[in-house]
Amino acid sequence: MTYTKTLGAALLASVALASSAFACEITFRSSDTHPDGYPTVAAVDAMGDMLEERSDGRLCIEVFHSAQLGEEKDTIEQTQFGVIDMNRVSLGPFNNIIEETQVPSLPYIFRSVDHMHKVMDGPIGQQILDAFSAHDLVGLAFYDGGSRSFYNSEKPINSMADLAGMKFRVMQSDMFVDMVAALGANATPMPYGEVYSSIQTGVIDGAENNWPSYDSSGHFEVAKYYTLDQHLIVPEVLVMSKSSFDKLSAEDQEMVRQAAKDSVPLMRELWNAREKESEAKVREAGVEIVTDIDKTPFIEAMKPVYQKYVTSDKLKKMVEDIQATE
Ligand code: GTR
Repeated sequence: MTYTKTLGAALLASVALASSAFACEITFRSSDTHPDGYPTVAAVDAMGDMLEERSDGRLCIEVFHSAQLGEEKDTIEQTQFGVIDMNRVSLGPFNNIIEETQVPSLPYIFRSVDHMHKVMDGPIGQQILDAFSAHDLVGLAFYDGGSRSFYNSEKPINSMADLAGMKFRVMQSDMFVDMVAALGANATPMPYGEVYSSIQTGVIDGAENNWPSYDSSGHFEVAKYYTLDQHLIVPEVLVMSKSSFDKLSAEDQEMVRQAAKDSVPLMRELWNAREKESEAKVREAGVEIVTDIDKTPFIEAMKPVYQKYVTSDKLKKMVEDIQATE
């Protein structure tokens, strides 16, 4: 009796062990600054489901949302070191490390989101993804980040002149500091997670972002003036640590690349829906939105930024090719 019981328990234990070993041989830890349910988080979750299904449960992804693993700049370093396996971030914080990422981060480089998709889905996008490999990373896919515009706690911005002397937070990219300076304002690079309290306490007057981030971060509660100057259409990127990627078989590597690509259409769908929802919510909350703004002086003012950052032949060619893309 005792014998049978012990045998039964041992058998059960070995079955449990086998199935847990079977389920998720590898779980990739993926970082995201946004809260659960945000389109980028949901897209990587969906990619994880695809991967799990296609690998018969061997390969899984766990998304650590809400900056649980840290702010973007730090998590990028950790991904390069292989401490974090995957990371979904804006291209902005890569600007100082990978020069190719500066090109789609240039102000007013894209005429529209469709133009951005056309470029990033084509050879230039691939060239940028490939550039990550020299930095201990594997570029997997680009996600949407809408367009970014200024918001602040002080006053409605109706023209470039209104920006004079104001202080805005930007992502940690030198190019964005120069962008804001070229518009006559001051920029403070700062991690995303510090922006809310910095606006609240008056350390900065405002920041700049897209509708979903303006909403989900709660920044609209403390910065009630939003001007749709749409200076940036910066794509977001999903990268993997090269050391995590190199540990996989060639088939698994391909499976990861494919699942990332396959998550893109879903991401775009989620993004479009979320943009509308966030806009409606923020408008409902009584934010003052300036939509009628002449962008021409803003675009003109960006010339020195292009001159400073688009210097090599490689980057010049990329800019020309983007501008020539219909
Ligand atoms: C968001 C973007 C984040 C982060 C944030 C920021 O739009 O999705 O990855 O870069 O902006 O401003 O730091």
